[in-house]
Amino acid sequence: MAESNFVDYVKIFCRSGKGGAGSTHFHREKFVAKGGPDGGDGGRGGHVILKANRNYWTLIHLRYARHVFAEAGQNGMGCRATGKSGADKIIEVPVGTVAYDAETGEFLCDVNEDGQEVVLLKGGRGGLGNWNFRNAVNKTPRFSQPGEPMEERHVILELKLLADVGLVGFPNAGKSTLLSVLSAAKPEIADYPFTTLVPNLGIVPYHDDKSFVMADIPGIIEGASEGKGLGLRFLRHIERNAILLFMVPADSDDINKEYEILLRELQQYNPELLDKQRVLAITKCDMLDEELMAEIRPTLPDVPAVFISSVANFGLEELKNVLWRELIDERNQIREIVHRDLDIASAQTDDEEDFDEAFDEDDNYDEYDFDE
Ligand SMILES: Nc1nc2c(ncn2[C@@H]2O[C@H](COP(=O)(O)OP(=O)(O)OP(=O)(O)O)[C@@H](O)[C@H]2O)c(=O)[nH]1
Ligand SMILES: [Mg+2]
Repeated sequence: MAESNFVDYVKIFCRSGKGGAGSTHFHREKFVAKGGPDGGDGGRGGHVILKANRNYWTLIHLRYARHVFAEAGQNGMGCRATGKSGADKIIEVPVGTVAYDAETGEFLCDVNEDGQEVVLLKGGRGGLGNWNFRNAVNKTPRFSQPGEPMEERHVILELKLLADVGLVGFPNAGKSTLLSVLSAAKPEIADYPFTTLVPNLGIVPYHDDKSFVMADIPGIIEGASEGKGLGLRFLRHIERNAILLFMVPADSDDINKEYEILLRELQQYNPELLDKQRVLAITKCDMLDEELMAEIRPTLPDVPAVFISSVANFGLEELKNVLWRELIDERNQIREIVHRDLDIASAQTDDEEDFDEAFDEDDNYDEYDFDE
């Protein structure tokens, strides 16, 4: 997926600043004999901070800038002068970004509100200068503290899109078509599976001034949890959706079976996904007549179900009504999802390999300048 601008996974190397050393210094001045200890403290090392910024939609700006180093604190000086603190390094990311330790897969933190900041790596504390250690017994301490060391870590950042409704279906179910008729989004649509390779978001206007956000993700197939098709790597984009809209085409051999397979794959990925309210849309109903619909209806699974046709503009108002009703339902409000630790063995993505090929040869990628 090298051509895509949608980057939802990056691995970066972060290092906080080490603390400055405290100073061992004695006051020296003409006519002041034995001026006493006056070594100042070292400055704090810079933190590496993750900050949510709603103006970002992807992690692409971090893709070729994988080294993030905060500044070291300066050493303390004589005259009780404290060293300057090292500048923090702020990594700006889209709202909904999650950080994991790249070696263990352990969940570290996430940022979910615009402007929210979380310290990813702490800068080292500055050491105390010898001035702090003077006392009645030892009036000339000839020692000071070193600064605390820096922290280093490979970190994986993953974006989990925030949408109200997530579309779940086999390839070719008509997901992108639905998004294109309900919103102004222009996803690619074609009569072959896996047309959609990256998620698309659209804003669906609903009556007067109301609206909700819909996320179209690549199709899921049986065995996705074992890596078939595009696998499950895009499912994280529906983890935080309030509602899942399952889409099964009317010409499916067995609507219930298809629905069950989708459910099972979701469960394999994260059982919590099954706690979300589901709505079922039977798509492409321009191929059915009233009689057939009446026949199918009683056989459908026990969730709100709507027959739609995006092409014939059939059932779309009803679908929006059902989605809206579920969205405003207290019980369906988005709860904080528990981020499971990453399975590092399977977390490696193509993106990363592309990157390694393109950039590791000369081993010469610059440190990212966030002030640009
Ligand atoms: N007859 C009919 N065809 C439809 C309808 N909606 C979508 N299609 C067709 O179904 C095919 C697949 O549509 P997409 O919207 O690309 O399907 P998708 O679910 O996004 O597929 P992937 O991106 O591959 O997962 C296209 O040829 C559409 O024209 C519909 O309501 N009626
Ligand atoms: Mg699609």
